[in-house]
Amino acid sequence: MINALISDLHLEQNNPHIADIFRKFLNDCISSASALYILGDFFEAWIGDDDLTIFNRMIIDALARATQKGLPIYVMHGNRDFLIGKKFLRMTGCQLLPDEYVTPLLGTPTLLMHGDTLCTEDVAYLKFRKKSRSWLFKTFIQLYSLKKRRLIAQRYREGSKSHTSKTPAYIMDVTQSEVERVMQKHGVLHMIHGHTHRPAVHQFELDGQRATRAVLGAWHEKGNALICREDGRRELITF
Ligand SMILES: [Mn+2]
Repeated sequence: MINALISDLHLEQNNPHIADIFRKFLNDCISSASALYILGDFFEAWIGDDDLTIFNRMIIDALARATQKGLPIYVMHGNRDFLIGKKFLRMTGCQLLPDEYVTPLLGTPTLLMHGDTLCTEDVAYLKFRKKSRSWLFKTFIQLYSLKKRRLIAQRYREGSKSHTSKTPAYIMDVTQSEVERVMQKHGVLHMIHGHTHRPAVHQFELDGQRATRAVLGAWHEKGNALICREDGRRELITF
């Protein structure tokens, strides 16, 4: 039995190649995985469940087919697709996970997160996050037309690009003390997240025990996944 975890696909119409890789990967999961976890930033931008473009429908249909065939798919919000809502879940059969979620993951309790909240040095982003995740913001933003929301998302992405390029690398990475704090809070020794686009499996000591933090890679030209096996082996793969 295996579980597959992915994040940061940044799926978008302008990059059909990545969508193709994802659909092939999804077919492999249907035949060989017992669960698929998508830990945020599945879409480059998700402006609301009513944005049913041909591209979005194609992705929704692929997910729906997979869940209908019996593959459980769990999704978590990323900083780009936190407007994924109930309608999307209904259409796809995916299940939404909270921002911090401990899963037994084939016998090894593991904390799953998108990872953006681990970057505590990025104060400007965390401020924006707090505002944009409020119930009020989410409600008001969805009152705008799709056209207006598309413009807002475009502006946000440009702002994010310039912010990322101007911010030193250590600020854009996770803060180790925050990693340890949140792991201790949940009483786990293993964590998996995405967001930073720095795929690796880090090992460190936590309360005198061996702890791991696996970071999922972004799908730039290739696909990336963490494959977890029942014997505890965890392997990052590209395809
Ligand atoms: Mn992200």
